[in-house]
Amino acid sequence: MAEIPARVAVPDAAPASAAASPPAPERKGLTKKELAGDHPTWCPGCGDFSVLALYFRLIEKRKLGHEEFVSIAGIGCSSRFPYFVQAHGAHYIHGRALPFATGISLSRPDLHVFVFGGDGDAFSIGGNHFNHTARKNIKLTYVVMDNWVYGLTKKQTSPTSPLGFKSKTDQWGAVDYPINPMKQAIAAGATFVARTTSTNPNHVLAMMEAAMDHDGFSFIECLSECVEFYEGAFDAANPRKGGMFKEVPKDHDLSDETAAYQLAGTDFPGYFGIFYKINKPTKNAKEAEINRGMMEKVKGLKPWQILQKSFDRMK
Ligand SMILES: Cc1ncc(C[n+]2csc(CCOP(=O)(O)OP(=O)(O)O)c2C)c(N)n1
Ligand code: SF4
Ligand SMILES: [Mg+2]
Repeated sequence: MAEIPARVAVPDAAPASAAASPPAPERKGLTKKELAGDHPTWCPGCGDFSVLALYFRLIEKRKLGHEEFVSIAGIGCSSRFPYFVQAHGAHYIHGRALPFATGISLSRPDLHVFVFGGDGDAFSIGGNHFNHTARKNIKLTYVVMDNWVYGLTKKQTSPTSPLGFKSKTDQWGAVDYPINPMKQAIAAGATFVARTTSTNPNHVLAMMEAAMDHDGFSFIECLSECVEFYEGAFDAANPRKGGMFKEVPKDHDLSDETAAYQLAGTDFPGYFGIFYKINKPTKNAKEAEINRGMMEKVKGLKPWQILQKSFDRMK
């Protein structure tokens, strides 16, 4: 009988040649230059330019790579946003950016999901989606570029247009009471609610950073002037135009819903900063927990066997 050879000992440590190989280079994030896609088709002076530039700065600052984030939007001037970002993203159906982004967030919780849009997209046609995405606490960041008007369709009254605003749909002045996006976000269950204005770049960046670090539905209302159809709408919030930029008081308790609601109710130009921030389990976390439990139950089975079990149960 042939002799069984003695086992060759396998060293625990990696061979000397491997130890000498250079460490993997540190991953470089995308640069503003790499991120800049098509030249934005917005009117010169539109506030949306500033939001886009700050988004590039955010991605650059946080050293994100293509595989780490997506930019989603609905329809409107502001919603053209993903066209101008040379990265993964989608310009989706009017008012439906949030449900689309919800699917991405739930299936790929490792991604930073950013959604951009306008006041019409968010609060008219997409109004219900806003409420449901907020109450479900989906992990994503939603930046609404609020210009108090429908810009793309050339000046109709939007849900945030103030009373008396003369537009193509309200020639004698708007008669419907405007919604207050901050109050709506708080009441709907958003766990991060902030307000900023495109004329204050450092503040926009700070709000976006805080929002992307929040584990839950983070909402930012960003005033963004439509210079074509609502010129001067936000002058009262711009110190360079004689207005006032008032930050949320330092002693404001971020977890106090009633205090946040009070800040939101202050007359225009109101306050800027984070109004509300609480930690509450996300739908992402809850679903992951359910999935983990289910996977435990079918451990070791092949996909077809799992399906077979389901069919057997239906008999
Ligand atoms: C289903 C559907 N309804 C209406 C429109 C027309 N429409 C396109 S954009 C828009 C409003 C956009 O306003 P807003 O979200 O405030 O974006 P802005 O252009 O002001 O940035 C409307 C009504 C459409 N494209 N699809
Ligand atoms: S119409 Fe208004 S919102 Fe649209 S690009 Fe021009 S300035 Fe911006
Ligand atoms: Mg608008």
